[in-house]
Amino acid sequence: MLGELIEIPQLGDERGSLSVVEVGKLVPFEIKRVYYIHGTKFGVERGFHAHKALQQLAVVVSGACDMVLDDGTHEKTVRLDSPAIGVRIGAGVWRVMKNFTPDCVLVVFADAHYDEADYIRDYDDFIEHTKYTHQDC
Ligand code: T46
Repeated sequence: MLGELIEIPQLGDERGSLSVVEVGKLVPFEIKRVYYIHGTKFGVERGFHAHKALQQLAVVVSGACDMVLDDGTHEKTVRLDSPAIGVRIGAGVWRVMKNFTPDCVLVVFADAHYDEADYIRDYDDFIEHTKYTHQDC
């Protein structure tokens, strides 16, 4: 399913909040890398690429942003504004992140180390790629 939403267990108590992401239970892939995008300047849009193989789970732990996902046929926009909801981004999905609030911290769990060769950064190449593969999420 394009842009599957994943509910992240909330174990907060009177002291505050605690959110848990566990491999095997919540994330159906091994996590090899975690990165976070923060301090995004006003009006900036990021992404504009797809991955050939990378699987990811993206969660906004503070603030909000929009994640626009496109599998070459359908487009879906998810407003990420809660540490309790993540979006799964599978291979073969074009993504754009935009409408960042100044306090937005977007955390991404990825199943592989950084590899520029896995990126498709040209939209026409992406559409061509979708003709020979199928996206999985
Ligand atoms: C994605 C979306 C959601 C690295 O060297 N290592 C890394 O792990 C990452 C993520 C990036 N980089 C380098 C590559 C570029 O020179 O950092 C620079 C900025 O990356 P990029 O322009 O790809 O950033 P975004 O925000 O457009 O995309 C990122 C991820 O790269 C991408 O995989 O799915 O966030």
